[in-house]
Formats: sequence, structure tokens, C-alpha cells
Amino acid sequence: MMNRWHVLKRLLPLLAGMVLLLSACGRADLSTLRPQGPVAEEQFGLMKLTITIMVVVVLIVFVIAGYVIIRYRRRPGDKSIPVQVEGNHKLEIIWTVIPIILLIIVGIPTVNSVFGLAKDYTKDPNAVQINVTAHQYWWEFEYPNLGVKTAQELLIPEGTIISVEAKTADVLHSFWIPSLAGKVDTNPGGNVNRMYFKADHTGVFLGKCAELCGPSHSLMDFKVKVVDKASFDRWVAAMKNPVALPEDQEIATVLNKQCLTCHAIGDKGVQLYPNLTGIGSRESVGGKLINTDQPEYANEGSVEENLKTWIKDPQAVKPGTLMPKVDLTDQQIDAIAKYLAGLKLDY
Ligand SMILES: [Cu+2]
Repeated sequence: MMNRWHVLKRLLPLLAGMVLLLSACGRADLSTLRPQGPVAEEQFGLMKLTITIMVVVVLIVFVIAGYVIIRYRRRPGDKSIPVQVEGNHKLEIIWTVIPIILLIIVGIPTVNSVFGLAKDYTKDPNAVQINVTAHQYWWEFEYPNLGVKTAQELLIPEGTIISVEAKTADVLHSFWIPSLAGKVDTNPGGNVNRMYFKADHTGVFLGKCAELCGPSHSLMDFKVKVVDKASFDRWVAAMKNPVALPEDQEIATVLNKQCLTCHAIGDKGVQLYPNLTGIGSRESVGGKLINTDQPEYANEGSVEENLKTWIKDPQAVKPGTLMPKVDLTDQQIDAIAKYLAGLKLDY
């Protein structure tokens, strides 16, 4: 008795730690355990079915094992050899047939979902088509039928099928929005993987890269912003509006020479690295520095402060990023951050 209590006492902190760890699960914007759309719900349903069956099996096996260990333990003085029951036909049939039945129960809905969720919506006129391109360490989102390209923040209408074709520009990544749908890999070698999902209601959901892709893999976050259909249409229109360069000639020149040689803003610049159109209305800078101007989050700085932090030393925020430390004075950085923070979209 004493011994058992010792073991339990040692296990208690471990159990407490696990409870604490697991209590962080279930954030509605980040968890497969709180599905926010039909695809995620279907996948969660499979998880629940599988886990329920596994728990029942484990419980029954443990109860039988416990019973047998206690009931048939060797008594003091007993030197006899127990009855040997190998090759018992009845038992072998029972423990072969039960797992087969359980596998069929798990298998039918799983196979059904695997084929159902592979449905091709790429030609569906009612779906929003999105080409996702993964880069070390950012995400490019192109809306081929709407003529819009953006980065780091995927804006989608609620209650609409979103049809995704995903590829990579460099190494293997994996596109994942835990609360909306399971992962899809982006494979090198030019192949394109397809998936679809739907968000039931408006909100901001967190997206992740789910495949180790380099030193800043864990910082390769993006946001999925679900808005109502009218807002989505306004956003598409706003993305296409011409954008004015900074009034200050010096800053306009710096922007042209240092920023727009890689980035695009509206109709200006080059589309090599993240498109900056409307960056002032995004939830984050570099996908990682969360803007406090956005009501959903509050821990870092305003868009403008985060832009300064990012431009001053991108490597400090995201080690391995291709964004170089540009040769700018502090005043120039401040002015450019201010200009970019002012690039807001009404939608
Ligand atoms: Cu990645």
C-alpha cells in the first residue's frame, strides 16, 4: 500500500503538467478540437470516432488484464504449472474477429471522408479559387479569377467554398489552418496539391506551416480573415485601387529604389516578395509581429512600430528570411513605416 502511494505521488506532478498543457488546446482560432467549418468538423468527427473506439478497447483490455493478474496470481506454496491454453480456437477467433469489426467501423467513414474531402472545386464558379504559394518563410495568396494577389493574410468570404491549389517556391512546406481544415503539403518539383474548406462565420483564424522548412519554420504564421460577402467584394475592389506614392520626394525615391524593386503596392512595384497592398490593415507584420491596432490581439506594437522593428532588423524577427537589412537612415525607416502603416483598405 505504502509503495503504491509513492508511485502515485511521483505521477501527480506529471499529471498536473499534462492537464495544464492540454488546457491550452481548444482555442477557437487555432485548434482542430474546436472546428469552425464543415471540413474541420468532418475531420474532428473521425478523430472522435477513432479515439472513442481506442479508449473503449484500452479500458476493456486493462480491466481484463487487471482481473487476470489478481485472480490467477501465484499463491504462496503453489509450485504447479498452470493449464496451458495456446491454440484455443474459440479465443483466437474472438480476438481476430473483434479487431476486424473495429477496423471496418473506423475504415468505412474514413475512406468515405478521404474521397469526399478530395472533391474538386477548381472549376466551380461558386467557389473562390485561391493559389497558395509557400515561400521560406511567408505565404503568397493569389485569387486568379479576381486578379488580386496578397501575402500573409488570406481574406475569404464566410459560408463559401474556398478552393485551394497549393505549391511551393522552394522547399517542402505544409499549408494548415487548424480550425478550418487539415493540412496540405506543398511539394517541390512543380506539383500542385488541391484542397477545399469553408468557414461558417466571420473571424480571424491562425494558419501555420506544418512541415519543418528551415530555421524560421515555427514563425511561418499567416492569418485567415473571414468576412461577410459584401466586405469581401469591397476588399477585392479596394485591392485594385491605384495607390499614391509618399508625397515627400526623398521618401518616394527611397521606396522606389529599396522596396518596390522586390515588393508590389497596388499597381506599383515588382511582384517577387510579399505584396504590401493594404498592409496597414493587416493583423500582423511579417506574419509574426501582431499589431495592437487590431482588436483581436494585443501584445506587441502598432502596425507602424512593428513595421519599424521589421525593417530595421528582419533577421532578428525571422532568422533566415530573405528580406535584407536595407541601408536606410532611422528617419527614412520611420517615414517608410509611417507610409506603409497608412496603406489601409476600406472593406
Ligand atoms: Cu514552411
